[in-house]
Amino acid sequence: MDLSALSYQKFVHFALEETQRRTTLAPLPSQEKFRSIKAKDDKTMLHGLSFSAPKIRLLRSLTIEGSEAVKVLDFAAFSKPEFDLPIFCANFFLNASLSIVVLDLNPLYDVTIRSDYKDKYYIKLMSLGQKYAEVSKILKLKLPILPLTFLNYTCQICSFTFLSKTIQLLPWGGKVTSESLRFFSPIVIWSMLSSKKYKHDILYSAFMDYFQTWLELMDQAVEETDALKILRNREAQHKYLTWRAEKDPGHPILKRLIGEKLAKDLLRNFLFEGVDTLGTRTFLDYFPEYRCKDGSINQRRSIIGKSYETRPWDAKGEFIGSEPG
Ligand code: BLA
Repeated sequence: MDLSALSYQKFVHFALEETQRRTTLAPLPSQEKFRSIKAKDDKTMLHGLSFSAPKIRLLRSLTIEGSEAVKVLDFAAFSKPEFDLPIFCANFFLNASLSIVVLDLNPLYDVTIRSDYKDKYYIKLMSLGQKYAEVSKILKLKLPILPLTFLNYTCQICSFTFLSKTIQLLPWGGKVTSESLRFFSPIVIWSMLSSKKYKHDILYSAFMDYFQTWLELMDQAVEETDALKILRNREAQHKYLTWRAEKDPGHPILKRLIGEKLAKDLLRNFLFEGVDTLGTRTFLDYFPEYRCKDGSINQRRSIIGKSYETRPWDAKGEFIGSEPG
């Protein structure tokens, strides 16, 4: 696949313009250092932007482009702890053979346990989750012999039977690190496809829809005044940052591109800024199952392993996955 013409810049422009229409973005000092970094291959460029706003603690974007080998967008928005808003998360990776997509409003609280949080944010968004999961396209009038993948659809008004086919736009990507799932919502788009099937425009459309939705939630969000609830929001965000700063699957590539020291700086002081300031608990405090006998962190991404071959939520947002293992 020829990646040279594809760029994630329009995704970033859209998101920043839309945010600026609704609130005032102020650049953060962290963006200076990570605004433009040339990778060791002398071709790939990393571009970082970071902002805050009255309700937003950190809105940041990282694009990796420039070489034919790989394209990445890592875009996230975190509210201030006075709000319990979900975390906007767009994580796209594309190379000549593979396309990986994670697009979600990551819940601040595990929705399989906290149904109140699920009801507050996701129940009314389930149709958005469905929109990119699959669509039914009417093809033509019914033929006598039907291939199995085709479905019949009888029109209620004219009572003709049509032939339709279910097309998956961004189909579930198959088994995923089980630990990651508690950070995903019922509307998560998780997709892993051969890059031959990659559809930039569909992804752009999904990105716009999901980001607009997050901005609407931000507009409606009412500031929490209960100190205990604010503390819990801060800790939940810290746990999320701690997970991603340690276990994000992009680490090996970042290390290869810019070296171990700068990659660590990028992770802790830019992408997951707050991991060293929002709380004092360590990775092993939150995730003790990763503790090795010598007290170090197990380097494996997953202890439980990968699970969830198919989407573990139904159309109503009920968790239908079996226990991983
Ligand atoms: C793969 N990225 C993945 C996978 C997930 C994510 C779920 C599939 C592999 C797996 O099951 O772990 C993304 N995981 C997430 C997100 C959360 C999570 C968003 O837990 C949030 C809670 N990805 C990047 C960057 C790069 C990148 C910056 O964000 C590259 C610089 C690459 N992601 C990348 C690659 C893979 C991947 C190369 C496939 C390799 C692999 O599976 O190890």
